[in-house]
Amino acid sequence: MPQPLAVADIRSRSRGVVRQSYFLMTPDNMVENQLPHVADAVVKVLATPRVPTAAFGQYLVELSASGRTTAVVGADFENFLYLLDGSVTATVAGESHELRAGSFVFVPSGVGVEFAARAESRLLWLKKRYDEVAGVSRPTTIVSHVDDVPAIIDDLEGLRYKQLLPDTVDFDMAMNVMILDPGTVFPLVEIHHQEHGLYMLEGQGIYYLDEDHHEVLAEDYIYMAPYCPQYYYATGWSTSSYLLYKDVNRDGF
Ligand code: UGY
Ligand code: MN
Repeated sequence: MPQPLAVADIRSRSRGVVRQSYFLMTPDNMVENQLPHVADAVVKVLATPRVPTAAFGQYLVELSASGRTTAVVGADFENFLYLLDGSVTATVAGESHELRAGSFVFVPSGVGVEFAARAESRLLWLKKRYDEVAGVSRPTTIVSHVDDVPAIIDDLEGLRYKQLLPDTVDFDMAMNVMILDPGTVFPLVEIHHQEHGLYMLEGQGIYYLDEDHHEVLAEDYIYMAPYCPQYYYATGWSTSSYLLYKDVNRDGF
């Protein structure tokens, strides 16, 4: 016979919360889905425009060794893939790229992408509609690896970051890896008109979101709405890093 389990205990074991200006989803909160044209894979849906302020979708795709797309996906959107672990072939406009942990691919709007695992793999997939501006050309495809992107040392001691995409106005999105030594704390509460999708890659810390503090750990996901007050305090004994989506280079209209 299973042991009786108090409902209050189930609740107390969950760190997940959903608030008006943010949500925190931990691995225990993530629910399995399947998506059309993604075979032999479990898709954990993180952010979608069903959160009224969210203008992007982000998915954790857990591929079995035979996991793959069965058609070009995301062609009406720009797409960003980041391989957390495993080994995947991504194909963009007929050209194939071998991805290993830390590889990433940016695909501009109108092209779409296909992917196929070569081993069990976990892929973060973000898609959004491109915010077109007359006279500004669309960005082009980028395939690279996080180790090949130099870290920028911030003025704040203990903080460095990698801009995986060029910081030029053709891009309407940034994907940055923020890297913090334990004990490092942002010295100000940021409030900005952009939104964030944040995936904790490693380490732990305290995230201040709106009026609340939350302990966050590797593999947690946070959505932050525009204007959500925020700062991070890296705790524990090891480096914290997180992959951070931000809509950039547009005026909010
Ligand atoms: O660039 C940013 O908005 C970044 N510093 N925010 C964050 O890490 N929460
Ligand atoms: Mn921010």
